[in-house]
Amino acid sequence: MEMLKQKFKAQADKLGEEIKAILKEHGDTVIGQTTLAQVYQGMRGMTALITETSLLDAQDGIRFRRHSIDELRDKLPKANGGSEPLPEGLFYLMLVGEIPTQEEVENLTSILQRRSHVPSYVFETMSALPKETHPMTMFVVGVMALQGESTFAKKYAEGMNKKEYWAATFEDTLDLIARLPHIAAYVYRRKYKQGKALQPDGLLDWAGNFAHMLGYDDDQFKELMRLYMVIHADHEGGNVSAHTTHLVGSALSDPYLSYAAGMNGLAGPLHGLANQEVIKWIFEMQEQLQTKEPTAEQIKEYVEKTLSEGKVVPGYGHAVLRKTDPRFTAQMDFGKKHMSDDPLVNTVWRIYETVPPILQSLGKVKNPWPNVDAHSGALLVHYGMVEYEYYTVLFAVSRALGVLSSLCWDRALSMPLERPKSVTTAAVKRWLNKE
Ligand code: NMX
Ligand code: MLT
Repeated sequence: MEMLKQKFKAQADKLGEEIKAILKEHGDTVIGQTTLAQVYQGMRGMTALITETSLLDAQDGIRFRRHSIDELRDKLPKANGGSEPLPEGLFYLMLVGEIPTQEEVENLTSILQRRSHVPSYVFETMSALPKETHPMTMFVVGVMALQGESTFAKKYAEGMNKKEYWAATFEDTLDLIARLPHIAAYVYRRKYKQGKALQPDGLLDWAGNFAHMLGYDDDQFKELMRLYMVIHADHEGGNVSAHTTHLVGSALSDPYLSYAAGMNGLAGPLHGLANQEVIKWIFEMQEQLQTKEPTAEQIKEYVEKTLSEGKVVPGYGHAVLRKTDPRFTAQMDFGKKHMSDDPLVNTVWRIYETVPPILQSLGKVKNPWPNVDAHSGALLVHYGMVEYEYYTVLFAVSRALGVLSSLCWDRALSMPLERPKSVTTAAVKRWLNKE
């Protein structure tokens, strides 16, 4: 742990010096212009944030420290007998910018295991909620209940020196990542499995153990969880969950508060909740059409019906991407390898052939291609996880790796309070001399 922490600090100090020099020489360099439309329309294409952990290209998709998903699947260490990357390795990569060795990943796995204890009052707090509560709400309540454990909050109250912010954030980050699978598994077991919690398996890796605590001991499901936790971890800094975590963290709210805030954003249907919406939409389509494998023509009609009711086709489109999401493709690859004849997975692939031309024909959808959420649910259903309301919690556990490693960078680089300027439309009209 100390080695990883010192490595991170050394990298952060080095980059901090580079940033100082860049700003000294180029601080006044203009990097773009902002149009009124951008301000009114969700700030698309406006560069306004620094996020070190990953970078999105509209055509090629996400790269984590310049590594594509395919490269990660190839280069990151694997579990014994497995072929998917271990998410601990991606966390390491995002944190220090280097692909770790097998031994470094195994060390990190044991660090996380040692820190994974969740106090019983956290489970009691979650269990006080009615069973009908949405899993994302239960999950965030669990994270908030744990907030009293924050090293950052405690040290800040004791008068921590600014120079120590990064270290306290680092401690909270490891603690929180270690504990999240337990909170998330509790939500699942309580809501869907009569509250029968399962003991962790200390011999398993972070994602493998998460699968085990959920009640899925199939080796292939563990592999799916490893892949799932890797591909959902980060999507540069402007997405709602990452941006929110960063924004709230900029007020020096501790990592528990910041992450919980971000996850409330992930729980929105245009963001992470889309993964549940996709499966709900497909199940409804199957029910209405009375078939498990709708034809392309039937799918087309159902899509047109969805659009005519003023709804979006879940899992399609993206604010920044303009091609098929490589996270979709990675899951398709997993599906082809492990379940190529699964009817639901095949339906997802038929939807992929059917939806883009329809969205394209509307003439307004900027990206008619599938995103990560279009595929994930079908793989989970294959292994028996049919409770689609739970899916965003899986996304949230994975997203912790990205947003919390970014938060470590924010504090290590002394990122200031984020506070952009806002204006009223009356002020805009005055600028335009319309009043
Ligand atoms: N189905 C129907 N209409 C769509 C879709 C879609 N999948 N995607 C975009 N549009 C519409 C959009 O609603 C807007 O319509 P209007 O002008 O009438 O308001 C128009 O096309 C232009 O939108 P875009 O500029 O293409 O997309 P924007 O950047 O505003 O939004 C999303 C991006 C992701 C919110 C949008 O594509 C969407 O709602 N997709 C479905 C939900 C989804 O899959 N979200 C998951 C995103 C990934 N994640 O995990 O976070
Ligand atoms: C994400 O993974 O955060 C989503 O694809 C949304 C985004 O990047 O805006």
